[in-house]
Amino acid sequence: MSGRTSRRQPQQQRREWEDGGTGPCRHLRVVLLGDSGVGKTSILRRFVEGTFDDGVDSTISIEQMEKEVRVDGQRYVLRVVDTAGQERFRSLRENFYRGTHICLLTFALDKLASFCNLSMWRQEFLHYARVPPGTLFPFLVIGNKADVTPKARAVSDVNVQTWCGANADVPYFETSAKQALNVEEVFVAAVRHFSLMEARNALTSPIDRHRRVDGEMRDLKARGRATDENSAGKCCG
Ligand SMILES: Nc1nc2c(ncn2[C@@H]2O[C@H](COP(=O)(O)OP(=O)(O)OP(=O)(O)O)[C@@H](O)[C@H]2O)c(=O)[nH]1
Ligand SMILES: [Mg+2]
Repeated sequence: MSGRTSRRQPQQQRREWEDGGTGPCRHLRVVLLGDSGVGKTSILRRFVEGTFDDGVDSTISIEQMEKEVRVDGQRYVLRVVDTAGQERFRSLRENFYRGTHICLLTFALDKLASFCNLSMWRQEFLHYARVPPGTLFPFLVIGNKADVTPKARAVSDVNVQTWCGANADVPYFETSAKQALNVEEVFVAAVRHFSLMEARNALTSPIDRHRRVDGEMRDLKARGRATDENSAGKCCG
């Protein structure tokens, strides 16, 4: 596995698949969203660099890091976009949503308000990423700071399960960037969830529907011709 950092502009696109001689590798863009202070930067740094810093600065722009992972025998390079949770950076964030494959909605287990804002983050993402209505988009929910004491926990399991159930059964993970708990696992699960959604969308995509309708129309016409010919035969016979 390898990690690297950059501040690439959102307009610069790269090929989604590449083969550097070691087999096909897929590039996926992952966005971390959530209130300021929930631990997005800490999760990213734990995932890519394996480090944790108690005094990490609040993000004031966009940071992107890459890491290669292997999931179910397939190579992926995840470009993870770490956004600034503060409201004043909203317009900056929005430019980075398009072209995203996976969105990680993050809250802190010791801050109820950050959980209550998940719907807002989800809506903001769906709008600015221009996800077509009816498309299944791979969201995952992360409850970070799982290391806090039970007394400090402000969000109950029931609350989270209810929210996830009401939002197309979004997968949920509790993490601790501080204690390196479940961080790698979230990204692996995210890739799997993406693959599943992609397969489901392919079955119901507008192009596919069009093809199916086209095929059914051809079948119907062919059957219609056969019936006409049969009936013509009967009439004339
Ligand atoms: N106890 C605990 N503290 C954490 C954890 N993850 C992050 N923190 C702390 O929470 C604070 C905020 O973390 P950040 O990673 O900067 O949060 P952020 O979501 O990136 O915040 P913005 O950049 O402002 O959007 C820092 O003091 C971190 O050290 C964790 O898993 N457990
Ligand atoms: Mg940050």
